[in-house]
Amino acid sequence: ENGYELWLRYQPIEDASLLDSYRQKHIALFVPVSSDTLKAAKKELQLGLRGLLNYSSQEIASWNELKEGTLIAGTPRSLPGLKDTDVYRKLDRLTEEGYLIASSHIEKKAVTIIAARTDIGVLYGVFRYLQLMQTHQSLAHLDIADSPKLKYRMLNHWDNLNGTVERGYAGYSLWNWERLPRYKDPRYTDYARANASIGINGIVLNNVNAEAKSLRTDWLVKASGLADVFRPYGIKIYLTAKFSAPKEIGGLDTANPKDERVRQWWKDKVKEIYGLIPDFGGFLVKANSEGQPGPQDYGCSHAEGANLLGEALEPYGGIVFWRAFVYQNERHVDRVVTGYNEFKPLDGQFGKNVFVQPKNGPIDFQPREPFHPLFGSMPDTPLAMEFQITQENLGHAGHLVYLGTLFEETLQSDTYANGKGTTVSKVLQNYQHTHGMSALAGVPNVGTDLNWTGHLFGQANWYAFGRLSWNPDMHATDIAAEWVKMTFSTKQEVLEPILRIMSMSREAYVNYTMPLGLNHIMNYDTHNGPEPWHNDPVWTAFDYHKVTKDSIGVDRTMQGSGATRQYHSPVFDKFDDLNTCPESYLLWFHRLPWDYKLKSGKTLWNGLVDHYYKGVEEVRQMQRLWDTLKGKIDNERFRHVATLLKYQEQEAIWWRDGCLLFFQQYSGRPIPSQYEQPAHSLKYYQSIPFPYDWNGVYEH
Ligand code: BDP
Repeated sequence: ENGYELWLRYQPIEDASLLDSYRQKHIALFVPVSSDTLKAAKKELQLGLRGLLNYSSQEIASWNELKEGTLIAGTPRSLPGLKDTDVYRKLDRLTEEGYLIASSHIEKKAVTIIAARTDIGVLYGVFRYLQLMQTHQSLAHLDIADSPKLKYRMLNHWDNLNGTVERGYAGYSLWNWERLPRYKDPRYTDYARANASIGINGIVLNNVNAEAKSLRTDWLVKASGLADVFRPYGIKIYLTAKFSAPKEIGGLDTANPKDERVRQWWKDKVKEIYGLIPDFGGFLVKANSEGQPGPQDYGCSHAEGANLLGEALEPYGGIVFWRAFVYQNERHVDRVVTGYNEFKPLDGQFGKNVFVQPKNGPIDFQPREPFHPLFGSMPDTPLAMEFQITQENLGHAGHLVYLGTLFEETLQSDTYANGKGTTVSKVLQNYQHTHGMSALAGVPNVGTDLNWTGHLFGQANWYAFGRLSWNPDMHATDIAAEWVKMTFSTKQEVLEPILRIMSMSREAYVNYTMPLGLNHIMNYDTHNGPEPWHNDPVWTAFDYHKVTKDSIGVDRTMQGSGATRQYHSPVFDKFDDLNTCPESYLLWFHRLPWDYKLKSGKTLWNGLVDHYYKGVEEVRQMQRLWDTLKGKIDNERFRHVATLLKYQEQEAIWWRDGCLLFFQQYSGRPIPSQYEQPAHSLKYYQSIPFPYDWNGVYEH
């Protein structure tokens, strides 16, 4: 039980009557395969049925052989006889990638049909069908029709060509560039299976901090090897494009988007790519951000830069994802307002095949951020949203933090762009004037670790992201339940404690690290562990908490940096007015004296202390809940998680004591005596080293 099989474990069904009822539905299999995708679907079906039912169904090859209890899967092309069944007309309800799963009768024989308009729809239907059994649902009277609500469901790998992963905490990159394209590691296929099972249909192979050489012919040939593996699973590959590539690898003396030679270079490059990878997805670009080159180097706008690439890709159906993660490295400018200020004025100027891709919040993947104000503010631009699945600021792969709740919180935030109910999710789904372009992107947490994600529970975050990219209105708890049932067990005694752990875990993390709207007070280099005291002339945590003897927090109201104004009313009013601002964003938007009265009636200082102590207690509670699973799940996974929870408790104490002792120097108030007092001095916490190798596997 090393975790390698993820949620596709297909463990035998133990309940005898359930097993029997499932077997009755699979007396025979009728799945003609005419493409690699249908072959993959059939193979998965056989693998799943063998595992779950310990049983091999009889294969049949024509409608004449149909018997009671046949499972049929295909499209009107692979199964022309589908046209005569009652499910046929229901196919109209589906989009290209959707599927139907229906109980039906053909010539009075009870059968189950998985049908779709396309082969990939069949594969998605097969995964869903297996999921029904993995989660022990009834297979009687099935009538499921499901289509993805977003078109581009993307993973953005931050993998470097040298095999390291920027902000990856689960080992090295999965891509073995040395051996590609000839040697295709079987792991790539398992990766594709896992991603297809949750609906991912696009993978950017390399880091947004790009290297131009990834677009060189020799590297493209290697990338084509991965495209070949992923293709049957409906996954297209994308590459990051370094804006200076025409100079770095193209022999030109400029990358100016207005220069005809530059335009031609990109067109030729794109043509070459499609010659090697006919279904290439497109480019992801980080430009004029954290030192990356971009159109502004030539006095051009983000839109002009993005359209340069968009035009080159357009004849082939390729797409550009242009990131909106920009901020000025100037201390007097509030980082929170810069993305909106740069991009909002460009609304409507981006080409039809160009997405602008902000992160979920306006700073940078903090444990809690309000939604990015660009959502709801660029009605004429397709917007993709970027979440981080890898836990850069949420304890790396050492802490159990279920991110489904964070994702849901952002997606269900109401922007009020078109009145009440214009949630971020709706903005992503129904972009008014954008030709159906819709997307969600996540920076994955996978690597060469045997269990893929380092922490076993990291798998749940990958799973949750995929499910939400298919349907951004799903509930985090429902997704968690699916995952636990498939990964551990459907038994209540297992399900219940794990779900409790998962649902409390993200709030626990916020409590013991950055409660009440605090943010960006983590260690400067590693982004794990507390460092609210970091202070150098270029970058200082003080800009994020602004602590003094009197007050703490950043005034982003109309009296301050005005970040609240970037939201539509009534969100603006809610955040701007201290009386209505949710306490979870208090110090994000407001600067307050230490004796400010919280809703609980406590002072700000005492409330802050409460949160930090609560966070540590919650981790202890998670440990106690986990301990109830001893003997109820396998020992290997039990110990893996138990050991990491112990580690998490120690780190939570480190965060709590480090932060509180630091802030206490300013507040001058005691930690109430009912609490266990910090075991060490502030000096001790400040001298704890962070021994990661910045250039090593964990960092770029
Ligand atoms: C920051 C990361 C950095 C990324 C950057 C980005 O620390 O490694 O390159 O975001 O998203 O959060 O471009």
